[in-house]
Amino acid sequence: MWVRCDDQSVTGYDVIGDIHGCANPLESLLEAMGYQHADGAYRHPSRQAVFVGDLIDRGPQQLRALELVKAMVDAGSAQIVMGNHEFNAVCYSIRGADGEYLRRHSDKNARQHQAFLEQLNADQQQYYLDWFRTIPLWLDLGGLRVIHACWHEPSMKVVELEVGSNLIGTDAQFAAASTEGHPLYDAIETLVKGPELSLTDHGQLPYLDKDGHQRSSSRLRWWSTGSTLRELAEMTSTFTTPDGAPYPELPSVTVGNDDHVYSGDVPVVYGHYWRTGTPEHGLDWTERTACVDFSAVKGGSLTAYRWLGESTVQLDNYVQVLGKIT
Ligand SMILES: [Mn+2]
Repeated sequence: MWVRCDDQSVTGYDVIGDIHGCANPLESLLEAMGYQHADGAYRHPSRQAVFVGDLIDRGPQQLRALELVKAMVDAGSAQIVMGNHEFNAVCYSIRGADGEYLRRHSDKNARQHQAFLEQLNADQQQYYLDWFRTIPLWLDLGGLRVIHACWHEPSMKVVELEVGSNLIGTDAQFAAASTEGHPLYDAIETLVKGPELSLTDHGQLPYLDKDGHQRSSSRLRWWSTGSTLRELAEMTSTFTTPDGAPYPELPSVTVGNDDHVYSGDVPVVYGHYWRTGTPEHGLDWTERTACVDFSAVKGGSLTAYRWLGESTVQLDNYVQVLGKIT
């Protein structure tokens, strides 16, 4: 009576955004979409969930979020792609040839990973780190595509060429993907962390981000249908110039044919980008792209996109649950 991955009776996919240890909102969202807990996992009579990754870090219910999602994947009632937080967690646990961890144990990195390290004991950490190594980077489900940050076919081709699949699994592969200059490094940066756009190369000032770090590149709105610096650079009102003045509006100069901008005709659902409020056309969704990360762990809504077979994204197919985290 319940669907499995290979089941012909699946009527569609419910793509669920970044959870970051928010298990209560996840249960609320699954129940709102008609999933029921049976035989140890949430299941739906005719639909399958797809998680965009970033299950861990930050939130108060790390272990329960992992238990819920892995049980669904094991039961065949869900699929999942890897987020940058799962990728980073594995790299945080592996020592490279130089004896240092692939992801350095700096104060900043330790702080970002603290909730996972505190809420899971050593055996639990190992169990889920082993599982993360089995999670693919992207899913092409025919009429729907799912990735954590950015669907970018040249980067996917690099991964397939380097590792022979869509999966980074071994120590050596994680090491290569953590080595600047290795082809896998840029590919993974783009696919799970998102592409960037240089401001200084386009004659603009660097900026200070919310943590006071000076940056010369912004995130690139690869989902945008625009072509100018103003349209493609993801800037927020909290950014300032290096002198502390409000950062000026970017000019409407054409950036050129950036190959990161998505031009496929199959809808892509992704997470990662800390959207707020409700989905806004152009910024959060377009005809072919739908972001499902609405900052659940920062007081926003855990969000899903319910795909019914459509070839253009429909605002009505978004579901949001403002869940109480604790
Ligand atoms: Mn992310």
